[in-house]
Amino acid sequence: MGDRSQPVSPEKLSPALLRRLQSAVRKPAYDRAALKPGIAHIGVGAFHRCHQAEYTDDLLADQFDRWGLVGINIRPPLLGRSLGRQDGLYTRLIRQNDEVEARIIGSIVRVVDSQESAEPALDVLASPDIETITMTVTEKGYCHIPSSGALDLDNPDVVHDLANPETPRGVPGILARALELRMASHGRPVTLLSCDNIPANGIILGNVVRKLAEWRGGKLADWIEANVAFPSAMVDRIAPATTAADIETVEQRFGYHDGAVVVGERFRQWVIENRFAGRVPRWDRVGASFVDDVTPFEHLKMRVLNGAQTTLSYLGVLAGFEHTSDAICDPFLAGFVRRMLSEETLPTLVPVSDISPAAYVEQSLSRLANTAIRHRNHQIATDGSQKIVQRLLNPIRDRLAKGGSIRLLSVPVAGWMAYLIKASARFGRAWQGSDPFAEKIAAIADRIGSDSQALADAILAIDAIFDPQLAANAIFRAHVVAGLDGLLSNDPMGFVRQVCSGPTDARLKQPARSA
Ligand code: CS2
Repeated sequence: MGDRSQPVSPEKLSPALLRRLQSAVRKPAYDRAALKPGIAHIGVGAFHRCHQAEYTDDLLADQFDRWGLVGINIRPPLLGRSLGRQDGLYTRLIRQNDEVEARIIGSIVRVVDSQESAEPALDVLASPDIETITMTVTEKGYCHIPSSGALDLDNPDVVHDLANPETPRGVPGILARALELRMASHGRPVTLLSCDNIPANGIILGNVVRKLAEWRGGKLADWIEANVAFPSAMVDRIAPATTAADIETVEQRFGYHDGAVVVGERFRQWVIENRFAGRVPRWDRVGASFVDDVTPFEHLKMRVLNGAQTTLSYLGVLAGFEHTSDAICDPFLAGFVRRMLSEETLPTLVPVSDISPAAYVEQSLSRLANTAIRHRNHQIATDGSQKIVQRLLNPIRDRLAKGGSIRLLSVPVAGWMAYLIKASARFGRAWQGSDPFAEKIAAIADRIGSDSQALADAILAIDAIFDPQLAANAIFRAHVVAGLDGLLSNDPMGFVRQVCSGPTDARLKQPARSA
């Protein structure tokens, strides 16, 4: 007789379990065994599994073709330990407050770990079977200078890859080498599609890869010009890092173990510049849009949704809130973000397709209030130096150019600074700041202490983030100093309340208009 008190561990997700599974989980609606690889994706994190891999799963069900995904990680975590053990299968949960909807995604046919060396990644990327390469490698993966978009020649991966182009470490170096191998072997065209939240992501990706190719000399740069496309894209779905609780949810509700679960909201969007090299995965058949110009969509998304997330993350951490949804529950933070977006961000946007910027603001705020999406403020606060240009500084520049107020938009910029200042030894290491500029800002804070003016002077002088013209603007500087004063005080929320009770931009502008 077995020991009844011993908990029975649930069966692991596998192709065999998939065939037998009877629970309320949607399954891939195509013959997975017949699926051949055609797309490689670099950076198989929660976002990819919840976004491009799901669109591809939809596409395979709609029109079966050679579009299986090969998932590659060149940074931790190891894919072999999670997805690899499940033959690429995983569960995608949609969570909307109390609702949970499960679906098993089958579009990933193979996973490749390439953390130790680029070789396994290069084998896939250079293969003639691969016609599209997508990537979610985070903002800093592009090794560019945030304020200018140019390749950062001081970046350690870039320095390494310029010296060792055949054994690259960084994303631009790996892609340049993969293209070189393609040119030297079969010569087939390929599309490199960035799915990260950097501005004009196709242009930045094209620039950093071309720069390395030019450095190589020979014919590579010309071959790229003729055979490679770098379309820009706007991607959207909130999909935070998976937690142990998410894995448990699948076990409890659906009765099996899945170590690669992802959780996302219902909303999803993918707008892709219609510029491909070679065959096109027709994601536009299943909800993505192919357009001539992604810019207005990108501005809308990065300035409104991402701008709100970044704002709530810094102000939220400073106020002691764990998740976005906790921060937006606070009436003052919610009021602040709504006012910032409607009064200052919105006038920098142009309407796109069938959604007005004002409606988009409301829709974004309600997405952020979804309590089932446990998106940690510290996760969003990570790498702020790579995010604030497109989310906050670009709208600030547009506002300044037109003489509009930037009083509210400057607060989260000071929030990013305060977040990293408070992570310094001198400020008691309130938390660990994860940002390529964390050490630099901690050193500034340790040297200066709490003199907001001197802190702002030193941080605004970092020209990789703040372009010198913006950094020199007296209005911007004054708002950043006031923001630092308020957010580094003992009552950061008191400061937010005070900013919120200030005049609306309309009122500020009235005297000028009637004069
Ligand atoms: C977030 C994004 O962590 C972050 O920076 O703002 O991952 C965000 O959730 C996605 O861009 C939503 O599409």
